[in-house]
Amino acid sequence: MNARNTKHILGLFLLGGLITFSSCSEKQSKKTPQNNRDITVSGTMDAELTAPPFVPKPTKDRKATKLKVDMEILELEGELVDGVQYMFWTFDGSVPGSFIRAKLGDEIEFHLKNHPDNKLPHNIDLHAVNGPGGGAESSFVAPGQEKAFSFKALNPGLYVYHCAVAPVGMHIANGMYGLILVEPEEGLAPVDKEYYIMQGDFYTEGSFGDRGMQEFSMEKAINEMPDYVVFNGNVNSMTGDNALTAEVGETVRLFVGNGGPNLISSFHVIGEIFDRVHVEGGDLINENVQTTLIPAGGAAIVEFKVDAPGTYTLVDHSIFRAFNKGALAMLKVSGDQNEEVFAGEVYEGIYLPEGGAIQKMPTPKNADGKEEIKATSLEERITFGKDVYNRTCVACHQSNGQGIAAAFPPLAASDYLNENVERSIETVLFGLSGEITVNGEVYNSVMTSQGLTDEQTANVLTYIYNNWDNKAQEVTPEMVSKIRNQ
Ligand code: HEC
Ligand SMILES: [Cu+2]
Repeated sequence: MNARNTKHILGLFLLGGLITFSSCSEKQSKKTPQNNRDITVSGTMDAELTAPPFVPKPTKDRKATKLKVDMEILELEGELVDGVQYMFWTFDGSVPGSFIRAKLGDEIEFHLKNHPDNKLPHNIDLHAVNGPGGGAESSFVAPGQEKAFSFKALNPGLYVYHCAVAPVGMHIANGMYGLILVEPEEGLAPVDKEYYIMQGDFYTEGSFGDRGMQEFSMEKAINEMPDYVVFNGNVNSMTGDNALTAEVGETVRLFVGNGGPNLISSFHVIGEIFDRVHVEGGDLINENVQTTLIPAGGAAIVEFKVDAPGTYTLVDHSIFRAFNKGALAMLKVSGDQNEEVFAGEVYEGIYLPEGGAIQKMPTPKNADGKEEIKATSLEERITFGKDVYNRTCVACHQSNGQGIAAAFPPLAASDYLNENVERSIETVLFGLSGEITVNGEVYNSVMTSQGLTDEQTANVLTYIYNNWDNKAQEVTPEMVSKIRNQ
């Protein structure tokens, strides 16, 4: 018997089963996890595993099979943002871990290796499992060991997996999560582009952007005060050259998960409406959705058609997380303008949540009426200025002052900055808008007034002038005050 015949006969058999089943109930009832147990498997297959933002090929009409998944746990140093190192604990070396794509009824044989160089035992709890601990108990594996267990995929949907070794929160906070998709028998409807995105919150000893190796902060994790909220383990995982891509007219499907450990995500794409959302990754379909809530340890499948060219920004709409902690990604859509859908200047650059006008922020009073600590030497001014920079400027001008192409001008080796110190003071005090040229590149955007005190303004500019190949010079609070009052 050749393969095609086998498939044919199997198909008839399944169809027969379905007809008998549906005829005994009034309304067309869906298969339940209970009778999904009876789905027979044929053959074996090695699962294709992909690192984010990519997903394995669709299962389409393939029948349930014995699916072998091989994963390796790696504890490795990586970056949360340029210049900020972190020790990530990973499934297969990426955050989130490899995407697993299975079919309803698959018997999944899961092999989990813990690399001999790792320091700690780990395991895996897959939310797609019906069984104690989601596999966690059977998969507990020490460094240098391998464990195997198997389960049958009884429920279709998009599920989170994560490590569940104590302290569970710490293993998740260090990046040990990923997604497993169980496709329904008929597969998901075909689309043009599919991507894998997972949000996570990170807790470091230092503040956002503090350079060097950052240790995990248990205290901040317990207090649920993350320094970083990111997609795919890094502030810039999907921005600039790493942006996701699509073409006008294409349909896009995003498999979006949230590893947490603490925050829930208000997932939104600026400039798009989700045509369809598989709410919480399950069977419920919602249509015409602006923002979908993704719980910690949960997921959603969102689908939309991109109608107009430009850059779309993916955010957690708890918006400070997006613009100040990293929960921002980009989808670049190329193609021709469709005037019926959107007419307007398509602008490659930043999204300005405050609108086009410069907004004045109030000059801060010193916290708790405490006297502002003033720098007493050039060295101290530079040190204090670095802190101001990492709190206030880093989100746009980046950790080494390199800026972001076509959006935020560089402060490193900036001819514009070095040409005129008064103008730089004015920029920080009052903001800046309109066209400027920095190192030969034109920027035409808006920087808001930064709402800093004279002391803070002096410190941050002194820090910038004394770093990154700029013209070393000191900016004093007196110089700032003169310009503020003129
Ligand atoms: C919200 C994003 C944002 C933040 C935060 C921000 N800037 Fe800017 N900055 C810009 C943009 C955009 C421009 C260019 C404005 C234009 O095109 O007219 C700019 C321009 C500048 C320039 C002049 C151009 C150059 O590259 O030399 C200086 C100096 C500067 N910023 C300093 C700072 C300092 C210091 C801070 C922190 C205290 C800061 N900026 C915070 C967005 C930002
Ligand atoms: Cu672990």
